[in-house]
Amino acid sequence: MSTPSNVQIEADTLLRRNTLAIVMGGGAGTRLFPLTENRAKPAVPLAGKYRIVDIPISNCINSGLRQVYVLTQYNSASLNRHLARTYRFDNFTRGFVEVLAAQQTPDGERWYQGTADAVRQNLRYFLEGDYDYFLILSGDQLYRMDYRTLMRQHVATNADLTIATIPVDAQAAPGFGIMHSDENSRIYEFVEKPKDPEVLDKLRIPPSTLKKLGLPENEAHFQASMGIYLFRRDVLIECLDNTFNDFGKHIIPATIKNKRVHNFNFQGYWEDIGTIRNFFDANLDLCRMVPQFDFFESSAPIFTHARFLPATKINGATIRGALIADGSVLTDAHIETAVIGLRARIEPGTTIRDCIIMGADYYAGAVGTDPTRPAPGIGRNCRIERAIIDKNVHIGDNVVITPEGKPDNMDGENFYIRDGIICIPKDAIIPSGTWI
Ligand code: ADQ
Ligand code: ADP
Repeated sequence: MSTPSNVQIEADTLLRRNTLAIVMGGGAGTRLFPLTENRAKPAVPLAGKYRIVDIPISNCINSGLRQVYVLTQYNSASLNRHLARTYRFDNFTRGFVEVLAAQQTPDGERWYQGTADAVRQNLRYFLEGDYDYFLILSGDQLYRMDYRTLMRQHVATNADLTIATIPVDAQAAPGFGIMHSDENSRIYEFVEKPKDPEVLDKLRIPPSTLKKLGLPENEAHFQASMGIYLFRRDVLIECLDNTFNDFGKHIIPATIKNKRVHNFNFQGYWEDIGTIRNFFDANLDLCRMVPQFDFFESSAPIFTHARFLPATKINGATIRGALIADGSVLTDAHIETAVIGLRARIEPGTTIRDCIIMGADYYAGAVGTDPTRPAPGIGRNCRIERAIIDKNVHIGDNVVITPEGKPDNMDGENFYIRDGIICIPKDAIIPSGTWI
């Protein structure tokens, strides 16, 4: 085993003691609507038993970083409850995980105008601590990163700001901040979401670098920002001393001109799960034989609220490719590629295909007999396909839910379709015999 170098030890200590993590919990955007209709984006349930915010916070904890603020537009009860129940550190460490919601700032009841504005509005709280570094993280990404590696490079290159990057293809590139950097990883060009094909073409990673990254030299690849920024304290203060609202659009392009801004090349699975389509695909990917994200990796676990729920009970079922969270009861159901959340109830004869079923926050007791007000869970002989069923939804018997034959985006009485995926909002009641 190699012994850690001085830079390594210094960087790890800086991250543990002198760094504050700031998780960007979502703007006014509605990309995950209707999942965010009644809750803040970080509280959206993920992979059956987690919430989206567990990903960046677990990455922090696994990297030794235990001082975390989560910035959201509004305070949702489920987010506060989840964080308070999950992330409790002992009295002998300085660890905390706290929410800062937009309307709580004394400067006025103003929503954050963008990522930089959100950080600026809370800067006074961040500067109260004697932090030397600020690690700004996106709140809606599925990946596992040891931020110590990022800090080590930041210290070794003596950078003012380090941006984590990942190679993307030509189709994905217009959705990201794309950059060029030199052989010392210093960024000298940055274009936020380049739409113009000519501009984009000039930003291709040169073949020699592609070779180093192990990518085919004749293909177009681009170095994309992951929206993960490690700032030195004084540099963050200086960068926010203006009225720019956004890191990607304004701050980064301006900062590369007069500061040492480096890129940190991340290698591994990384997915933006901030849209219904990406969120859906990333969840269903977990049902594959070998998923791209590994929740079973015990050396860097993903933490969540530890609940005391009984093991799931399966009274007969055919199941192919599914995650089934604790406390569920499945009776003679047919399930193909589905993420089934906590306390789900699925009755006989029901088929679920390509779905996220988020489960329930509570048990309803005995199954009711009123067909207009079914109990929480999914009744008998239903067919549900390509759908996200949010928490505490009551679905009766003989209900069909499928996007087949419908437009890719529409709003219905009790449902929404986004990117061809049907979403049934939290607490909805779908009476027996309904066809959606
Ligand atoms: P986008 O993802 O489009 O691009 P943005 O909308 O700024 O950028 O969101 C970044 C993160 O901040 C997301 O997690 C979002 O939920 C959150 N967020 C946005 N506005 C917020 C606000 N007002 N308050 C709190 N949180 C907010 C960015 C960069 C690109 C980069 C991609 C990578 O601008 O350069 O390529 O991230 O995904
Ligand atoms: P989880 O992390 O398990 O998803 P939540 O924070 O969303 O938990 O809330 C779960 C808890 O909320 C339950 O244990 C229950 O006590 C309570 N709860 C939420 N909604 C209801 C409800 N409609 N009826 C009864 N209890 C509820």
